[in-house]
Amino acid sequence: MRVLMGVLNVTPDSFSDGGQFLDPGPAIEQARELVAGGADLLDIGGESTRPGSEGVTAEEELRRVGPVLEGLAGEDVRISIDTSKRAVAEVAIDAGAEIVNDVSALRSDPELAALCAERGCGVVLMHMLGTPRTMQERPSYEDVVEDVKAFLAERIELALASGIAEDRIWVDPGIGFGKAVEHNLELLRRLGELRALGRPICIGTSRKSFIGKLTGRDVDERLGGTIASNVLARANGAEVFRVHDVREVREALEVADVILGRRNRAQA
Ligand code: HH2
Repeated sequence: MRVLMGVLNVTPDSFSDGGQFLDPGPAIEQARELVAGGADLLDIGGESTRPGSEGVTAEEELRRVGPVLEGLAGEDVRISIDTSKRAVAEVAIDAGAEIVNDVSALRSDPELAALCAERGCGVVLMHMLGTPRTMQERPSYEDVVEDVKAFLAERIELALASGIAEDRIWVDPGIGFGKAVEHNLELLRRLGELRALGRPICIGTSRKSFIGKLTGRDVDERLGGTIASNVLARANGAEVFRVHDVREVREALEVADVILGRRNRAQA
């Protein structure tokens, strides 16, 4: 499986595309662009989780994403909703979203797991140490890969116990969420170890700050690092790629998959 998840942040303050798609018109246009670039799924979010961010109310999140979800209702595109709140997820599912991408891995809102189970939607369970406001204050681990793996195993159990079907669960190590540069690199290097969890691995490196720290590049100049990290994540077993630059990353993965022997040229 290879799924390209195009990022669409309907926020004033996301670290990369903040403020660009706050109005429904430009947001819907961007959604169409991501689909034209080969996105299999659009990940729509109304709350920034960048380091230091405070969070917004469900009402505010809905005010942002509601019109975009409505605007995309008639379009042939699969949608995941990037939220930790039941109230937001419910409206998104009613509007056709199939997946809830929860950076808190069902920890923030005790009612979200039951909603996902009832409505039969997929979930992305992501690892985060701390909260967005505090997560980059000296993150520390015994062994980052083992710690993330144990956390994700525990969250899979919780999801299953809540009635979410196993084949609807994806896991994500949460690159940049309570991790120093070396933690992110270690997770990418040893990503294959998360395959033991038995669920598809989703990875989100797109334009993130560890790339900036390695290359000295600003957020809108991190495509090279984004491609390198996604290609290596692919080689190490990732199946879902959450990216802003869908066309470029998709093409890189197509070439990588042929080289890795996972596809032949005709399939690519
Ligand atoms: N990263 C971000 C947000 N949601 N979801 C998953 N599953 N994995 C990720 O790595 C991930 C995520 C942060 O990136 P972005 O949405 O671009 O920025 P912001 O949080 O500032 O809106």
